[in-house]
Amino acid sequence: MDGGVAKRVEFEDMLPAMAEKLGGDGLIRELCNGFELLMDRDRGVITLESLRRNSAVLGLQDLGDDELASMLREGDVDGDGVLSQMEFCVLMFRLSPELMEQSRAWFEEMVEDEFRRERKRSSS
Ligand SMILES: [Ca+2]
Repeated sequence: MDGGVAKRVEFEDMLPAMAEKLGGDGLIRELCNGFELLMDRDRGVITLESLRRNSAVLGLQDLGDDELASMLREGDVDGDGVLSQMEFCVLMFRLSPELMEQSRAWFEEMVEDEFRRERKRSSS
């Protein structure tokens, strides 16, 4: 049995419960706190090294380099080899399909707000 995979599943299972407790905004703050715990303080991004160094805070200390690297690759949208805060938050949401379901409404709200602001700006 691969212990690392089990750990990761545990962490994903926590997210829906956290979402319920904290609400959308609170959860996003929590996830972004997670980012600060994992990031390379000098560069302000998550690198493979900083992820490896700090993985214990998320209960991911049993993950091997391969798994950490594939997490990083999975979340690295712009392909610069590191995770920005936004990339990290999106990855955390993607890792939990159930949470994604719950959070769709929050995201839609956020996106709608953004569009409304955008429209106001362009119409004035
Ligand atoms: Ca990136």
